[in-house]
Amino acid sequence: MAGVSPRVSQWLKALLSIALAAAAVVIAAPATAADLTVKITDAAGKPVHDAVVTFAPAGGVTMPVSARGGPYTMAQKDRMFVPFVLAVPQGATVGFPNQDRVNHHVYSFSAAQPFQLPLYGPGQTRSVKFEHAGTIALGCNIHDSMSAYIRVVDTPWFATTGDDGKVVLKDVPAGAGTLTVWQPLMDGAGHEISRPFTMGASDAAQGFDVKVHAMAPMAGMY
Ligand SMILES: [Cu+2]
Repeated sequence: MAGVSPRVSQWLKALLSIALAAAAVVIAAPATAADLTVKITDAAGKPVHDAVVTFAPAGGVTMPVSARGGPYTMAQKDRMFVPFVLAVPQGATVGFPNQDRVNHHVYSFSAAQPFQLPLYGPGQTRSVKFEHAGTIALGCNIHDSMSAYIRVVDTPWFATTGDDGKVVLKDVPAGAGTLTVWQPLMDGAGHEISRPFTMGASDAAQGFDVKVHAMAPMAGMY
């Protein structure tokens, strides 16, 4: 599980330090929910991909079944996991199709939910239901360089940044809550940061910029 793709390591600099800067929140006509736009950038101002952003209302939330939609897939292709980071709601089932010409043995030792998918071949698939929120670091017993993460979240409001470093969380309820950003190679406890955030009663999308300096990956992060 030692591998980190060059694409990921490009923007990874030395150390820590995380700063948040809240954008202006515009209060307009009352509404119960609005879209929340979040952009993740690193120290150099470059977009950070593979960051999972969640919003959790202070009052808690019962996960709507609809939020478990999916399907959620962590494929094995060209001896890599695809995608590198997959966010799923608690209770979701993730498929692990082998789209390669070789066998894979997928496993995780992560405390949230250790599991094994013993050797299976091209064209075959396995699935795992993730019952507990947390981070699942994946590996393959056959190919040490294969590495990926599944982030199991306990809120329906979540998304993963792409190359532009942005997500839009849809229909976030107005009111107090917590915004959390997790990225597997981010420095900090649990590789995540959380800040209180109050969603304004506005139809306007709201922004929240997060600056992230990530550390170089180390063995045994999970
Ligand atoms: Cu493999």
